[in-house]
Amino acid sequence: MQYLAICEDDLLFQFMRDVATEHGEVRFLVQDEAVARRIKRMGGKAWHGDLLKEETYKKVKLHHIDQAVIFLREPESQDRLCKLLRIMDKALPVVLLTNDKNGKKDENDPLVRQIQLTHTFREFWAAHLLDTLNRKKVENIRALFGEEKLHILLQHDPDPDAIGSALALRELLGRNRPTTPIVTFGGVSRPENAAMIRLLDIHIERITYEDLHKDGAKLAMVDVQPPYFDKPLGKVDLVVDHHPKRANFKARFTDLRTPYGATSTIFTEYLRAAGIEPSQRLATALLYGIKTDTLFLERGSNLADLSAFTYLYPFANKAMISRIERPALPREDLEALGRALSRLQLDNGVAVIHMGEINREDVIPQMAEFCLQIEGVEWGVVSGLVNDRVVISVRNVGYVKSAGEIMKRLYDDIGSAGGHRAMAKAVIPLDRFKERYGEVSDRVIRDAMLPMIVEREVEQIAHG
Ligand SMILES: [Mn+2]
Repeated sequence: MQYLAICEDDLLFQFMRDVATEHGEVRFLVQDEAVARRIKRMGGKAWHGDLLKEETYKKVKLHHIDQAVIFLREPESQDRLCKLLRIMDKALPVVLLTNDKNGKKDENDPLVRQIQLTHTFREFWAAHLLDTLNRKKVENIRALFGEEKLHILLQHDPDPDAIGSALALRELLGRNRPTTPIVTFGGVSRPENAAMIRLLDIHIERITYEDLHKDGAKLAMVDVQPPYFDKPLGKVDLVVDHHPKRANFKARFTDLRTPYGATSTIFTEYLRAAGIEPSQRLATALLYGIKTDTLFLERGSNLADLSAFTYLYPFANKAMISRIERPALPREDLEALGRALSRLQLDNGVAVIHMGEINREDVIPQMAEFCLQIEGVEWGVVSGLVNDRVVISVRNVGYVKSAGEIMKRLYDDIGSAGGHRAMAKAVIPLDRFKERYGEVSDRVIRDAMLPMIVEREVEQIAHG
């Protein structure tokens, strides 16, 4: 690729000198001989001449140029140059760097692309300004702690965002597990989170309020703030969180960023600012933290989350995240699944499967999701018995109508039921289910649901 960068002075050279090696060769065309010499001294290829004269472009052999980049400060000059180039070469793509003054009004030329300088630099500068700020915060954090033991306290049922943030804080401080244990008053209960700490070899210790400051231990908390806990915590040294502030609290260092989708995003910025490249384990934990807290960057996430996610991605172990998200099924559940699948009957695009007694509740929605991959299936309805509760999970292809409403109408009075248009759930005590339906089977569930699914679709057609 041959580029021609046209500018009065060496401004474009300062910005584009590295583009040359990465994407091709850039020739610089400037007004003054002295400027051209300066560019050559710095290793660039430069020509000089009257930027608005045709001869100049004959000299640089315009027909060898694949693309031109232009930045002239005067709007009329910029306009004239555009027209001149177009006359000399009908098919030359042109990128115009514009400011408020020299922006072109005429936007009919499809080969001319305008880039606003202020847009280019807004994001660029914002990132750099933030980075300096983060570096200062890292220094403040490091200054908080000496040789003392440090407890990193998480919420009662620690989630991936909290766990990833805790690991990152430990890394920032250059500490290890014995001097900086990650602690909670509760335990890790969700199967995915349990899989995460098992696969990444993370230890979360249970602690009591009494032991928080034992032997002069310091206290940090991430992804949570002191008012969350119902008892006084004593002196708090550090709080880093993205949740809204609900009540006042005191801490030696606080960084609350409510626009952020995850606390892991804040810690990723700290690590970057501190020049610490995350290990695969740390990057995986942080990436998974951002992913789960933002529902894969959909909920409450902003540019900072996206940028942290993009940064972590190459360092993280994506295969491990898949394993965390789909914890291996217990053997008996797998067999129940196999038996259920062999009985599968399709009726009006509705697949109903009752799995019988199973150990792990999360198998049920997974199976309902899976049903949608079977040809002709528009609704997946899967039920199972988990500890004397009937759990029913529904998934549909989305353009049909609300699974949540149907479940609510059918089951909410004998248990709890509801959800969205495309995914819904009901949990009903076994005795109440039997009271109404006599037994738990795919037949009774199909008989109850099918008329409502079909009826709703007819209704929809009738009402357009
Ligand atoms: Mn969080």
